Amino acid sequence: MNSRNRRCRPPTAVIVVLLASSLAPRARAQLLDCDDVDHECTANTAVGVAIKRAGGAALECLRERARSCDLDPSLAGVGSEECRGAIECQLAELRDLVSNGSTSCAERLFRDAYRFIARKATRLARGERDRVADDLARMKARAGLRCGTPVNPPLGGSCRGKTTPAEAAECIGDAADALATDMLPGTSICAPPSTLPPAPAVASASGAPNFVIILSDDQRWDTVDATHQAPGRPGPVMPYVTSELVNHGVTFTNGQVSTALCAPSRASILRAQYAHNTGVLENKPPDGGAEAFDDTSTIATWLHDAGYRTGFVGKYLNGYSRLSPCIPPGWDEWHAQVQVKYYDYDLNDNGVSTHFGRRPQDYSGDVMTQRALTFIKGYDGRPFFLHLSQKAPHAPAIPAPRHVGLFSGLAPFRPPNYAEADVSDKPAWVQALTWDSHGCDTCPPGHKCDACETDKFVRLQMESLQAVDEGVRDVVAALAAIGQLHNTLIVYVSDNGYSWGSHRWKVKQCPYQECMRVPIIMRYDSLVGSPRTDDHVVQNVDLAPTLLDLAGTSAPPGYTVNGHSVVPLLRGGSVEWPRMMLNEHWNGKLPTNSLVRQGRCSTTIDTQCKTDAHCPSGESCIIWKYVEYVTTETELYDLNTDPFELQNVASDPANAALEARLADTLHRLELQ
Ligand SMILES: [Ca+2]
Ligand SMILES: [Ca+2]
Repeated sequence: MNSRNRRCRPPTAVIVVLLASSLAPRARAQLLDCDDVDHECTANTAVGVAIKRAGGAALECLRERARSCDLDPSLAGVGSEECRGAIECQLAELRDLVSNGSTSCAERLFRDAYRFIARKATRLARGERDRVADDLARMKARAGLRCGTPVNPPLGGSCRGKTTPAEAAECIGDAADALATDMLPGTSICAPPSTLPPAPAVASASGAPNFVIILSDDQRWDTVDATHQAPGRPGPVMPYVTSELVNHGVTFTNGQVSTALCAPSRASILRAQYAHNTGVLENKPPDGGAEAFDDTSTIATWLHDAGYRTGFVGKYLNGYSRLSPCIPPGWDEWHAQVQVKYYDYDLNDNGVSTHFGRRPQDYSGDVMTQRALTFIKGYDGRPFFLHLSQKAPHAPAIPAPRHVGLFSGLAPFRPPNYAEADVSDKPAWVQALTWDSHGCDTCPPGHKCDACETDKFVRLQMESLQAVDEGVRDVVAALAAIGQLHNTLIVYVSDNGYSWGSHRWKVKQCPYQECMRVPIIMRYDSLVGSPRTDDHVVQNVDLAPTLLDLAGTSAPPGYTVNGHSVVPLLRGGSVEWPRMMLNEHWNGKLPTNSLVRQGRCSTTIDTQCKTDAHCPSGESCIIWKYVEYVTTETELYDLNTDPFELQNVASDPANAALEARLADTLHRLELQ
């Protein structure tokens, strides 16, 4: 793992490994994206009370062995939707740890754990952080009292294998402490930000291009054009991205990420590396999040050293709240959200924290756009790099007030792989998924049905994108106002896609197209003469190399760069381009896996291809996707004939040689 030689140091608290990566079948609806909990609650008495009430309600559900558990009434006192979701997620993790058991042992472990979390919220609110350790010790001493040996039912998730009452209480206690740490903001012990040395004046005189990367969060590739447009609202979902970027630049129709999860994807953008090289594999420590990120060498430091004025606005890596007010190296202007929420968050402006509340003008999408515009207006003749990172359309996808209801008439989206009926070809984690297909017209009152909740979420995603879209309009206008529009590469991209019920899976991280594909659109008037689409596979790791290429600089000697500059693609014409791509995933709710996507000729499987023209005459180019899981399961799809990945053909003996070669390619990519 990389060194932690950052300028500011994170707190030294030991972070407990907490990944309830239970592979056991789950029957619970996938209503929330619980891999993304990130300090979404403010530590106050109301939150403490809500945790206690919701824990009590969840305990009743355990006793009644309820399949679905409505905690909404218990959480009504918490204003933040993100915080309500975080509490629900953390209680669900606790339930998994006690295997949803209804024995007195499981109930006692669960009760003592949620009560500890509630108490911790109150302690932090009162400034009594130093008393948390005693609370935890007391909890651990008592929680196992109703248990025998072996603990019944056996514990799940990260506590699996803990069989004595003492071991169980110790493990559940540490897990509860870590859940609270994830949910509640930490206290940074970082030193105040230091002042960067001024950028050397090497690039200033050269007329080097400016760069603006606009990054959205959890946005699928197909949500810019009219695919998901509401009736009576003609044109694309994102009219300004379309008119200002698509209609002037290159739309990469095969945009993909190397890891379909927030923090790993963002780290890969900043360091031009696959996650196995950035070391940011997940959203949480120890193998993920901001604390695991080596920020000493990134596109920001490289461009700063090349004479660029650099600015960051919005959502940094998950867990940044534990590092704030630190400013990572390389950024001249720093405007990062401490809690990444739509309302009720702190914004770190160059080390000074300001709270934004719940007024319409506090809506974070608009505030971030304003910070970006201020940065652009501060143009001082030096080339600049602006990274504007918006929260939308991430759950809970709260739209700006002026956009509420714009997509209320949107029809439910039902692609061919929606709630895939026959999953006998799929790995065990998909076979274990359930999907409640009741739409909002048929979902019984008081229930939350997967289909209905997802349909509502899709509409909210489209609505929350509207403020991002208006921000793109304003950024382009600001670039024009300072006379730099022609000399600026603008990149629009998302960090991962979203499944919306394809293959019965709601969220992200999956090795299927819905999770991996993102919009990648580039406008650079100096190089791109007329708008066009390009179907080469372009990835998040390609962005930084593109900027370096245009800036005429490079990563330091010896640095591993995994991506490729897309400048040749922007220029157009005949281009040699890598015909394979890597995607990786670690832990969470689905098993660790990696995949390669590659074109091969129909019979000459040694020959890579992107189109039939690359194959000997008469052969056709077939795009294959091959997936390997830590479980030893594999998947193989012919994306030409099966673009919706409905039939895994890995078990077909006719594909054995092909599969072996794809496995070989995959293993080579994993070493790069
Ligand atoms: Ca994301
Ligand atoms: Ca199938």
